Parts: sequence; structure tokens; C-alpha cells
Amino acid sequence: MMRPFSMHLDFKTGELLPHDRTNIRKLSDMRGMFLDTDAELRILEKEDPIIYSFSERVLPEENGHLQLATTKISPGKVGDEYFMTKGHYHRRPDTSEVYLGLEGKGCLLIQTEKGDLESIDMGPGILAYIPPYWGHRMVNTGSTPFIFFAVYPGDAGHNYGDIERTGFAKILVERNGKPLLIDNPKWKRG
Ligand code: PAN
Ligand code: ZN
Repeated sequence: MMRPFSMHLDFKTGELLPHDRTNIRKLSDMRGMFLDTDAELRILEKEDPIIYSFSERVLPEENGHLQLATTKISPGKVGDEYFMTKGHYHRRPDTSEVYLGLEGKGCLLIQTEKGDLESIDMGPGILAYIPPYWGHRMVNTGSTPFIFFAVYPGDAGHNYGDIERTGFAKILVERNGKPLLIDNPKWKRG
């Protein structure tokens, strides 16, 4: 039987100590996920920026356990679309998740496979509940890193393939210096 434990979560930096691994997602890992592929190429000709990183405490991938992670999304845009996570459904789709905003300004996009989409403005202290079956992607709509903490069932797993194929029904772009949610012309119904 696992022994109880505690960890330290730095609310300013999102650092989770101790953690077992940090995953880094650069723009080259997300080819084709942003709308403006010409802007994507122009950036990649010069550099390959880190779009986000997330640190995880590896816990058993079993029903009854929970997984813990913090994510930090860099500020920035590809064309006029804000940096974001890849987004996913859970491999076990009947599992939920909690996202807690820690630092910066963000927006959570949550959608069903049919493209029923909701957005939730995120910031420090805002807690979002993602019910079973809803795909989720976080977007940094601010000019500083956006940091959030996530808790989800141990055996939820990640299904990235469906989002890679369909995208999200809406995307977040900057218009007149402010975030605007618009229909994604590349969206394919799941
Ligand atoms: C989060 C995400 C994390 C990175 O912990 O895994 O923010 O985003 P992507 O997984 O979409 O690359 C979570 O939702 N876990 O289930
Ligand atoms: Zn998730």
C-alpha cells in the first residue's frame, strides 16, 4: 500500500517539488495545430520557441489514484493566435479533471466531440471543473507566463490523436489588443 506524502507547490512559479519529469512542447512539436501555417514556418525559420512545459509527479496509472501536474504556457502568438497546449480528450473518456489557475491570464477551451464548445476565463484562484467526455485545451491570453495546476484520475490517460485530426471548434486570436474567440475554419466534426 502506498504511504501518504506531501509536496510543495510554488503558487508563483508552478514548481511542483519533488516531480518526476518535465515535458517540453516546442513549436516544432505542434506543427499544423495553429491556424496560420505560414506564420508558423516564419517563426521556425528563425527559432523553435518553447510553447509550454508541464511537470508531473508520476503516480500509478490506476483507478483510485490521482495524477498531479503543473503547466506553464509561454506568452506569445503564432500569427494572431495565442500560444496554447495541444489539448486532448482522456483515453478513458469518462474521467474528469480540475484545473486551478495560479499565475497569469488564460482561457480554457472545453468541447465535446460534436463541437459543443465552452470557454472559461482563467487566472489566479480560478478553478475549472472539466466533466467526463470534454476535451480540453488551455490558452495563454496574457503577456506573462500562464501557470496552472491540474488533478485528474490515475487511469485517465491522454488521447491526443483526435484533437490533432479535428482541432478545436473555436480558436483564440488577438484583435485590437484583446482576445477574441472565433470559429476555427479548419475544424472537422469528430
Ligand atoms: C494537463 C495537460 C497539460 C499539457 O496536465 O496534460 O496541461 O497539455 P497537453 O496534455 O494537452 O499537452 C491535463 O489535462 N492532463 O490530463
Ligand atoms: Zn486532461
